[in-house]
Amino acid sequence: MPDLIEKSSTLYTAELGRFAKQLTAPNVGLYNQLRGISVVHGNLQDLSQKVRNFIEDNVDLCQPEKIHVCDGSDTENSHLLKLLQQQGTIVPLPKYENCWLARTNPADTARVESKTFICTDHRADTIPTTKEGVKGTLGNWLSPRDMEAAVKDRFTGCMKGRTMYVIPFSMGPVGSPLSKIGLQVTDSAYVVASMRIMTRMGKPVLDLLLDNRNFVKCLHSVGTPSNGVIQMSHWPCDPERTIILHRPATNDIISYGSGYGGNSLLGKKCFALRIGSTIAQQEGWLAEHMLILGVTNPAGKKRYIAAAFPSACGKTNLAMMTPSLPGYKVECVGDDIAWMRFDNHGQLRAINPENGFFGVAPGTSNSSNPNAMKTIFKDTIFTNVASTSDGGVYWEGLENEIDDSVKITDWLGKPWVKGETKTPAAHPNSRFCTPAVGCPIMDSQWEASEGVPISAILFGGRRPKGVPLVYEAKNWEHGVFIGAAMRSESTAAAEHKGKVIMHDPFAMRPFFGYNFGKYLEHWLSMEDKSSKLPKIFHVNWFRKGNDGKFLWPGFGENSRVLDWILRRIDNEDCAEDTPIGLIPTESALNLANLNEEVDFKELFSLPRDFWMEEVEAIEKYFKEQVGMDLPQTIEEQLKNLKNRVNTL
Ligand code: GTP
Ligand code: SPV
Ligand code: MN
Repeated sequence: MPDLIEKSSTLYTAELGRFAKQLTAPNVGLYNQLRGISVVHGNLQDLSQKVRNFIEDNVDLCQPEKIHVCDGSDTENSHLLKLLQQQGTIVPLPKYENCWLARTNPADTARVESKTFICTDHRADTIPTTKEGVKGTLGNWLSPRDMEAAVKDRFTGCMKGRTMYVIPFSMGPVGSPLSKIGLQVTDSAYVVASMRIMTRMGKPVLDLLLDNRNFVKCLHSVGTPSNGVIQMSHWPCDPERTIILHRPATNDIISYGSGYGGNSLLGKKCFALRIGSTIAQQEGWLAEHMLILGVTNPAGKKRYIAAAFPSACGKTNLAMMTPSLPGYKVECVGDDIAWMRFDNHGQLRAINPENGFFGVAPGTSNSSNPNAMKTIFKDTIFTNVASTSDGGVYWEGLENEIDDSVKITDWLGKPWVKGETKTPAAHPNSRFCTPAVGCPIMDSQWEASEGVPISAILFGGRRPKGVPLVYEAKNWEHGVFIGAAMRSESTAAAEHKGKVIMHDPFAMRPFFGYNFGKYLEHWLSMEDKSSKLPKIFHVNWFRKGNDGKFLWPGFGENSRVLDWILRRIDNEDCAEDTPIGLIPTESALNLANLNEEVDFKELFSLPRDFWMEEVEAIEKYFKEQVGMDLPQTIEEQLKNLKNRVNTL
């Protein structure tokens, strides 16, 4: 009987809803309801039928108490920040302008790769067929039936008593032909405030949607543990049941249980990379985990470079670099994601689909990244950094930039004393979320709707041993092989424990939206699209000497490597062939006026044992992880490398 009443009242309110939609006057009171649930912010008439259907479906599933359609305005943002303060999710940082500190539940501090799935009809569409008995590491597959069950189990009624926020957002400049639209519903006001920084969000995007176009559908809830007990009310989450799902066939993203970073800001890794890469494959372009920078040499010639390094391996730092070489200028287009396609003239062009930086805080300082320091003390949300008694923030790397009289509270809220406390003050994956417009070196073309022309692509990673500072691919196929063979030391950006060298092809291992073998074929196919392909390089700022110290000073000094790369783009004769690729001749790398001694020979040495082992590791990896899906061309590249390394 109660069931009947509920049904009839739903029917009644659905009727009212339909009636409300016919009204042309601004929506008010009773009429601004959806499925009997009041819309406390925004107007139903502003929504296209597809948007409405999407909201209705999720209201039915999640059963929120209220609906808030975001307009992206300052007023809305202030209201949400106030609410977040009341909930204890954020505290103000009075030392700066409109800056906030959030502390998460310590069980929710990074992306969870093991709980991230792509859902396709056939496993082989998502991941390569691995060798018998070998666990695949190139993504996780879930069947449509299991996905449906996982969603039903977690999302039914998951927003009871909460507000469902509806976030219309654009990845890329609003209205650019290279941009894509998404709609995220979430029960986290922190996510709304962060999405407002990281994407173009609000009214202008709703207006675009009025033509009833399609969008990437994003559903997010921080969840509630199955026993109903929320451990920390200021940061609800459900770590045990966290799951991040993607359905490329319908452009759906469904994320449950985490409020942090790439798990919850669905425009970033879920949309721009995983769903993005599947759209890119169909449409003939590239969605990559890459920074984009503009670099002008002393002669005034400007080029753009894209670079793929794994998470926490230096993209933000390179993208905002202050060159130490006189006469050089670096400008920033993006620090994490590049969407790239060849134009009608065969020129590769890139846009940064994001609108802000979600950057690693530890290690950021005036000596390592002064441009980031000029960016992040306005309109910024910090998460899991330490705080100071003068209303500021602190993390590892700021030791020399803090007054000794200031008291520090660590990311867990405990007193922390410099030089005494053994645990880190800030979580190693603590981050700043800050608008790109605040960065003093944003490139004048960073929002150009046609994108910027790319002259070179860099791959790189943390390689403490054996891998030289820089080397150049012999050609496109060799370059694609280098991307496929990338390895890097694991970092705190995901849940991996310890510093192990992991294979991380194209810095995309956690972000492939489809079978990596097919992804390689897609990259190889770019050769047919252009006669002026960008040159490909591999860089490694992280090689260490026998004393365990970095051999290369890095950061601004990396401009010396960019200088060599630019000269190679200009076809200057300044390289020497080696079995692994082209390296600078000893006089070609500008090492003038370096503050510290650099051992060129050691930086570029190619130990035979190391490279024999490296080739073996790549061979084993390809055989076990990619198997039959490995393109013949890549297999040949490996064979050639093996033969060449044998001559070392
Ligand atoms: P995601 O946002 O996770 O994708 O990371 P990212 O690739 O943007 O990494 P980021 O630039 O934030 O750097 C992460 C860490 O690497 C920081 O602790 C930096 O201090 C350190 N780092 C960056 N560049 C260099 C460098 O040239 N040399 C050395 N030694 N460390 C560097
Ligand atoms: C990364 O891990 O590569 C990031 C941070 O950029 S997150 O948004 O959490 O994915
Ligand atoms: Mn990243």
